[in-house]
Amino acid sequence: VPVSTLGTPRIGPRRELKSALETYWAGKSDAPALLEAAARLRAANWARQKSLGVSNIPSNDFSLYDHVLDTAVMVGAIPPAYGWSGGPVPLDIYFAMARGSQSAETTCAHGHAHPHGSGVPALEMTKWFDTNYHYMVPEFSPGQRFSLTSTKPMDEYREAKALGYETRPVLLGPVTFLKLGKATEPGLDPLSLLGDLLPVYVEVLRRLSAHGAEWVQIDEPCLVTDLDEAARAALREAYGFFAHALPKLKIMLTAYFGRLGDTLDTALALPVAGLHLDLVRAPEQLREVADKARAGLVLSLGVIDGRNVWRANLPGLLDTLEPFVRKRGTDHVEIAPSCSLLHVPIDLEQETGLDPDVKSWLAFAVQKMDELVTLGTALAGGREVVLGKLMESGAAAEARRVSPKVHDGRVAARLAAVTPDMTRRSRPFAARAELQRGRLRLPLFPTTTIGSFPQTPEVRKARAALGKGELSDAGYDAFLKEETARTLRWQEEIGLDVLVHGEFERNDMVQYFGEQLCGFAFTRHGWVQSYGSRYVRPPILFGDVARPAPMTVEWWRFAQSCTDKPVKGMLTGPVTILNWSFVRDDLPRSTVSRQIALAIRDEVTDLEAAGAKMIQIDEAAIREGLPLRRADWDAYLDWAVASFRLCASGVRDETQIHTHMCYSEFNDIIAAIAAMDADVISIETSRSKMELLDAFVDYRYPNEIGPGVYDIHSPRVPAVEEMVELLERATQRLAAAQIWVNPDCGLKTRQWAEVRPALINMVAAAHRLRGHLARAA
Ligand code: THG
Ligand code: ZN
Repeated sequence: VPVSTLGTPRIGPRRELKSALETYWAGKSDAPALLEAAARLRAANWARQKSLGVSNIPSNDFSLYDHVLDTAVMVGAIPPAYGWSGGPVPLDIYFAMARGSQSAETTCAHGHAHPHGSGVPALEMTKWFDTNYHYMVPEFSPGQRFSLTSTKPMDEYREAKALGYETRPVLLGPVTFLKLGKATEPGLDPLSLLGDLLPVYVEVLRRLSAHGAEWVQIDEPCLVTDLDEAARAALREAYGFFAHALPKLKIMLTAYFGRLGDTLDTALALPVAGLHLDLVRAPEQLREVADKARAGLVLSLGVIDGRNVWRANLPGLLDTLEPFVRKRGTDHVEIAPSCSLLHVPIDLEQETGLDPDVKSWLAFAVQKMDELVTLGTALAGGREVVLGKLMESGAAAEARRVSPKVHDGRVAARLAAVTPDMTRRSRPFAARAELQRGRLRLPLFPTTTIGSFPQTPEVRKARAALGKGELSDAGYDAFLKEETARTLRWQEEIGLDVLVHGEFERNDMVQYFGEQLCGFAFTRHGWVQSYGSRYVRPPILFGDVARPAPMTVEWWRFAQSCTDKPVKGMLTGPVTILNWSFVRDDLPRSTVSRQIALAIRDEVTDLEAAGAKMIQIDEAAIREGLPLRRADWDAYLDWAVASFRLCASGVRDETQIHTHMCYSEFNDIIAAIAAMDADVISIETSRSKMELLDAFVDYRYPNEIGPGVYDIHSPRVPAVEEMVELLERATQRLAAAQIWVNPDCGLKTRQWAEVRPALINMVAAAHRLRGHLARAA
């Protein structure tokens, strides 16, 4: 039975692509060197798959930056601002679309993408479905025309062929491509451009076919989202057009990241040769597809998890697959991961520091390829042929199922004992606010920051030196204390009302907590692409979560000992920890989230016991976790909000709970945000001139809000007047007593030279507002 991978990680086992790109961008290498490095990565990918026995090896799954950007550049969807004047698109223009023509920092302290900088800005960037990969958003303008402007798919197909590999080229489907893009004018519907786009695709398909490609994989993950009739019609039009133009070319249409559901009939009726199904997210759809699919349709069964790092239970999978394959015939079945392997790290063998038990439960891309081949072999030739591998796989699954490293009876017992009142503060917000006002005695428009201060090269250097053993624990500690104390002194000097310790001891807001909690493991080389040359190493959440000891209390205590002003405790919330980790698949995510919530709750109550009057619990990623289909939103938001409340509600009403979210889209989740019932929330608003507050105003959001008054994504120092104006807009929308004054995100990615004047101006703006109010009274 043929085995496919659908796509492989591009970054290289040692992040070779990152070094190649960043050296090129720094002007320290030239284009041929970059392209050669890319070709080496592709060749290694093909060779690896060939040697492992993968039958359908993909080509054109590689990208220098992003495959959606590649598609835009292939069809000539290049906004005029980038100055392209026809012909093949030069690398400079490609990277200008990716990074802006004078690249500037594009992420905030919480890792969210924000277009910025002088020159021509980059295209907008946003999350690829519900993954942590980000793509560049194509832009379409009125009168948009498409033409073939890159031969990348053909070039890479021929490159593989020259090396002796017959590949199945991968294209992003035209309907998903258009749906992922945005129109520059409100009246323009990207799908209306389909008719002009299809001939370009046909030209690509025709050329691939002429070069010898028998099959092409076309990805239409939009099939697992809510599709209206127009989108379904677009799919029928596109694949009807392809079938008519190229009746002999076989298309493997992939629908991954979830269930087809109400689009299943649409998908099954398309004139394609094969259909790929995600049977990890939606195993139940196999039966229905088996009943409905026409006999000749090749079904690609996505049974190995392409979104997670767990080793499969191969004998268990064969129990389902064997009867299915027997019935359908080995000619009409392929075995595949649920989606492209882009979203998992490359090779587990590189990890020498992992707990050997945990390691034996994992599979990265290379190991998943091996699992796929084992399944294919067993399905074709019987289990005997690969008996050893099957037994190992079954044994690992069983060991994980019963391991005391995974299961901690005390955690389960604690979860079972959670009562509804543990997810509620004692009094409603209004009563709490009064108690907190009486205790905190803050001025109107209290000033604060989100939590992090600049992670300077010195801070990074000290951390690296500690890692290499060049700096002792005590030396590192002393260095961090000095940074922290200095930052507190400075905040006091400039007159901020609520201080933070600066988070110099933290590498990453998730990793820092994961490293101190039971149930998490960390890799050394387990990088996955987040966007462009930026990668993350998500923690691996393998077992029941517990907090063996306080994580932040000593730092808070030290910070508070430096000042009489209140210092906020600073924590990451359970949903964000969950959404930025590889999470165990043997429990519902809601249960894992509640486990983390209990661990964070312990930290919250310990901070309170140590004297913290204010504790901030950031949920930077709560919106990112929204399911792809609207019908699944409420269930997610219910447990996400309940987790936040569980971790935040163990404190007395006098203790003020803060949270922070750095996005610009609140309208569709405002009820959930209100249900979190944080006493204070800080949000991003500065660049939309407080318009983002409207969701809060329309909803009559009752609690306190710190609408960001300055944009930390830019190095620009905002003037006092600008911030006064923004605050005045806020006072037109909210009660003065509701308003806090803060930047719109953490200051980690900024430099002190920018932060100092900006915060001094921010404090001045708050004073100005207090003055206005006093005069008005
Ligand atoms: N923390 C964690 N996961 C995240 C984010 C985070 N996932 C989503 C989002 N934020 C991703 N955003 C970024 C922003 C910057 C970088 C990566 C993802 C980045 N990475 C460094 C690089 O590739 O050079 C490596 C950083 C490191 O050494 O760990 O700059 O905020 N957990
Ligand atoms: Zn933020």
